[in-house]
Amino acid sequence: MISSLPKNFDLSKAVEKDKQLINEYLDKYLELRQPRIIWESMRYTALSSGKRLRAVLALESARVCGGDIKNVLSAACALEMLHAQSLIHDDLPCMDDDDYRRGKPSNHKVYGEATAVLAGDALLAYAPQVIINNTPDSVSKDILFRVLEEFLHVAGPMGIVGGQALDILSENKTIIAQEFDYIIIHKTGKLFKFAMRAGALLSEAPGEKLDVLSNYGEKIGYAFQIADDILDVAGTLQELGKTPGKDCKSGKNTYVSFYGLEKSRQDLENLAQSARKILMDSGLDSPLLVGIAGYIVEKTAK
Ligand code: GRG
Repeated sequence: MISSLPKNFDLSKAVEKDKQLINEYLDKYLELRQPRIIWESMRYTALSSGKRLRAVLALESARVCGGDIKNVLSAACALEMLHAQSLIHDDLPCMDDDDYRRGKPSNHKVYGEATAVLAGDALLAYAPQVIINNTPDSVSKDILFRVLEEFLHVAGPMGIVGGQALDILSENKTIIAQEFDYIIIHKTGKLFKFAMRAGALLSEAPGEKLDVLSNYGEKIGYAFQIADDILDVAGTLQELGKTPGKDCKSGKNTYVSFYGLEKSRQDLENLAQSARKILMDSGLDSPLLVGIAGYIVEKTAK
């Protein structure tokens, strides 16, 4: 037994509280402006019913570092904007071509492809502006600069773009384990790692704590993609909010197609265990972080 949750801890209640706060700030940052259609399209995906997991992780990372979550809210929302952008572009016919996202028609199905591309571009360019213009002045410019640099790294060719590019190029091809690892780490893992790092950096956490939280973020980010791949074969449209079985059909390399369902479930469990162990070994007490590691495994249980 690695680490367990306190008896009276309610994970969904704790997450829901943070999620409401994030939604309130996303709504504020994305207030309707001109050209109205672009802002409507940005809002359509960024404010639709996602879990806001990456943003919640950023807030909790700040809390465990003794920081003020006010310092992290703009970076947490910017991360959700980046995530929303990646979902809009991922659903386009030239990428994963999915008609559904978050239980609703995909962005391009409602606004058309041109507006969906532009709304994604707009979210991507606007997100760092949100960090620059809304992070409190009490945060030093050095830290702000570092957070921005890391955000742009995660959003660019050394991050999610690189992962997605290799993912698409390797459709219907045999790739080696290192290439497959690269895809998972870059297209999914780095956003989770950044969430943890942003919370810690904006709370002026010492290097040791930053490393521990980065490490936790890496593990659960990787685990999250395994869980997503398991759900692609085991979930329904209602559960997933998007079309199930698509990745398999389109010849994508998924954890399940690469390693099989049994090993996928085992590796997922092992990663969640090691994420919890990282927290316990370093004495970081966060029922929410322990709970999220467990939640990622449980959501695939049937
Ligand atoms: C960032 C410039 C730039 C381009 C994006 C399209 C693309 C390049 C990347 C796609 C990356 C992608 C969609 C990875 C899958 C990650 C994943 C498992 C998403 C689902 O996340 P959840 O379950 O979704 O947290 P919700 O809806 O809850 O937010």
